[in-house]
Amino acid sequence: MTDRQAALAALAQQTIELPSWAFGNSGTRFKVFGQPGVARDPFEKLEDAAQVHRYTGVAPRVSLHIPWDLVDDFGKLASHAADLGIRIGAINSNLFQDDDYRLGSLTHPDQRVRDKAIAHHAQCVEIMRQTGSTDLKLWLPDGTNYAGQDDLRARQDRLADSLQQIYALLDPGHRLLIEYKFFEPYFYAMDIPDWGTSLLHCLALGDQAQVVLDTGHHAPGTNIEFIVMQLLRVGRLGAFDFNSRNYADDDLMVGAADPFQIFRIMNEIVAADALIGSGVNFMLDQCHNIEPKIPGQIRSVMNVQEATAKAFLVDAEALATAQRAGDVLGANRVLMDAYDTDVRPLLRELREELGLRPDPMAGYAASGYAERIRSERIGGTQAGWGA
Ligand code: LRH
Ligand code: MN
Repeated sequence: MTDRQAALAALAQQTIELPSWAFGNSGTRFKVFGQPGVARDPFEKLEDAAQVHRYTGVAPRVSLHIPWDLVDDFGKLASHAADLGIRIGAINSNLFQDDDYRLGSLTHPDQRVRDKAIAHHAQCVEIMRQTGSTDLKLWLPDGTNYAGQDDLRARQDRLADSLQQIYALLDPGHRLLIEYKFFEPYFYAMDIPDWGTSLLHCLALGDQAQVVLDTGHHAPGTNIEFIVMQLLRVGRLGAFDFNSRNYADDDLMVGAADPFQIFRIMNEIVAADALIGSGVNFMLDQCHNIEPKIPGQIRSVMNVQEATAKAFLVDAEALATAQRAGDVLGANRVLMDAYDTDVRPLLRELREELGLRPDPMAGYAASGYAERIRSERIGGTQAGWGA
């Protein structure tokens, strides 16, 4: 099998999970922009997500965020997803929109507040049972703003105890995915600021606990693919939240701000044979503040596919030979040759093999779906941050 055939075979099995919140309105503290035709409830968010899968063929799951996606009947929501040819993926908890969590949630000095935050995860696990989801995704927004505000070690001990109680809620097939972030919404110390802290808590919990790497959650200049390599090496890379950024946690389309970075990340994934069957959940975590949301998700999925295809075209043998020989420029050249390869023809071929239009953006544009939702979705409240 040639590299090209190997790439096509793997790309045909690749799956990328979409965030339900990408289909609602979003913005910054300055403004959340509305857009005509935006989804008004989780059912409409699933319908929009199904459009992305329909034209790319590789986005069969949607992750939910609780309580943003609360419904009366999650079984009904799961069968709605099935009718649309997709399914519900990770369930995201939310510890960042409740007044009680001002000084922390799972780390809060008051046991009653910690119990409330733990109970929220019990609710999320119950939803997982109703939707058939296996991933509970926990981003810990807890932190402090001023030195001395709280005892950093005591917060870690309280956190470890809270996580232990959440871990005990899981069913055998479930995973607890712990996401880190180096700053925001707190600006002195986040309680899970980096991969090392997330990993330490995962190791303390057990095999069902894994690390989530959000590409927007690192200090500028961080070599993210090194972290990917290390977490794969110890078998604790549970998932990605893909997006891109120029400055902070910008949540822009993956690959938009730095296409070379997502290539370097996927190169580590492919080199470790971790694209398919490794348990790594490749998710998007983005907000389309000003651009149309469904095309934004389609473009993002295509950006991940392009980075992955280029990673498969790395001549691994030539690279290893150059590395062994200490041929610095030669080794770098091998990688850059793959990166500089135009893989769009290969991906058009893949889509034709999958029975899809070669250009997903053109396919969606020609479908009339955007015009239909604009004319049909009149009234009601558009979904969105803080909706
Ligand atoms: C936090 C985060 C987390 C989600 C939220 C929507 O910045 O990355 O993954 O809960 O965005
Ligand atoms: Mn994230």
